[in-house]
Amino acid sequence: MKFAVVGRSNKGKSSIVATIVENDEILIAPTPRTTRISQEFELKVGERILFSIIDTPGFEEAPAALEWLKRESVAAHQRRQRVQAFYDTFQGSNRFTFECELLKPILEGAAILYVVDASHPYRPNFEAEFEILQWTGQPSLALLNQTGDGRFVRDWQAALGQYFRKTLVFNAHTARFEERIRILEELRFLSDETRPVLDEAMELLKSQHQSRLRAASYILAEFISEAMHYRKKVAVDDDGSVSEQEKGRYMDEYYDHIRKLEKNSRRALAEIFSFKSLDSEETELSPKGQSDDLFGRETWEFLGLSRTELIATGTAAGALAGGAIDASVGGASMMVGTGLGAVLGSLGTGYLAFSDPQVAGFRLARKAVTVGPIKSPNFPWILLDRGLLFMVGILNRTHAQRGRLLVDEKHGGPSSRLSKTDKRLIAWHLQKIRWIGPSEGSISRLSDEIRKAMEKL
Ligand SMILES: Nc1nc2c(ncn2[C@@H]2O[C@H](COP(=O)(O)OP(=O)(O)O)[C@@H](O)[C@H]2O)c(=O)[nH]1
Ligand SMILES: [Mg+2]
Repeated sequence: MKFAVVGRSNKGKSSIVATIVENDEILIAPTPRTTRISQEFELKVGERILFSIIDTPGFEEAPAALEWLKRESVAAHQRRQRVQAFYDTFQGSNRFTFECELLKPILEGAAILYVVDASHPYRPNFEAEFEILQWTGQPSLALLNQTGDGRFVRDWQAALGQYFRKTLVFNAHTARFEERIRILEELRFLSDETRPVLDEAMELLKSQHQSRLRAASYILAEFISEAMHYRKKVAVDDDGSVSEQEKGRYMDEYYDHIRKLEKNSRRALAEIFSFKSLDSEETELSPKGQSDDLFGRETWEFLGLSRTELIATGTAAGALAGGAIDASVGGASMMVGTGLGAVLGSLGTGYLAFSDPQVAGFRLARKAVTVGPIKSPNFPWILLDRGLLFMVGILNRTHAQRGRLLVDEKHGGPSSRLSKTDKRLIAWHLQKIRWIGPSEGSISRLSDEIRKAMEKL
């Protein structure tokens, strides 16, 4: 099954192809004529090829082509042959190069996806294109893309509705998963041939989406567990002395390692969702000292839970106990209670910097220093929030978008907006991971909770 994406240059054809087949390496450019020859892209789930989409160059001389077609009077049932005659006449010549290039896949049986930019006013000079496509007799759907606002959608719909079997508004740069599925749903109705193909495509894409969310949550859960437990051990001189300068360097290396873990997790998340060109640039984290650095002051101000929430969810307990309590004796479940705030309050929680990353333990033994782990109870929540915010970026991004993926921390993180129960469950799993250490079971239970949070993003 093939679809040919047709329309004038610079209306967003390549963007639509990139979004549907999830290929962020397709050339999308603000300058017209970037696509000069037709190119076929496959929509694949795993190894299964579902259908292909052909990105074509735009129409160049539609009115002249239509005039040629109409030079002989042909009845409706002969129009397709007339278009074929046009193709046979000009193909390989240097006239109507773009028209031939785009008509080729259609004459070979591809269904038509005609793209217009509904942020520009409707002009009757498009009608020659509509008519030529209509003459091919192939099933067709018009997509109203929007490179700007959609002020002219109604006018376009009124015109396109006369020529195409269906018209649909679709923004290739903002369409989330659900909207991409909706396009496929609409394509089902184009012909009897498309229906079974698209049914299978939708089913596979939906289950792929679920497994992607599962895989992404697991990656976050693994990363958080590893970061919570990370210790750096450095051998020192026999006399055991460490200068302030050395100490500073060890600390920097410690934090850098965690930054690197986060970066790797972002890379893996991007890869799961088929973002290839994000890999090199956008997963790069801000350097130390910038406002959205993992250990930057603002990050710790905007993300994670409030002190009250930390206490209420019981996340503060592990930090207070210094990891000494064995969860198996029931200490943890006792702590995850409403009365906890009061208990902790009387213990004087003030000694713990709730919102300060600079509390990695620094212990000097005879022949080595150990840095870490970070004890702040907010640390895993901050990692979680940053991971979820990155996921918001991924889920809202289409493969037509280029440029940096913005992670907006200024409006807080998703974790504080979770329900009380969800927060407590996550807190409980984090607690166990902190106390007992990461195990496959605990990571996968944490990842289940993260997935639930992800589904709400
Ligand atoms: N904001 C926005 N810009 C778009 C959209 N579709 C295309 N563009 C922009 O329009 C220009 C042309 O897009 P492209 O897909 O290369 O068009 P083509 O020449 O028809 O293949 C590029 O600068 C795109 O970034 C859209 O849905 N939203
Ligand atoms: Mg193009």
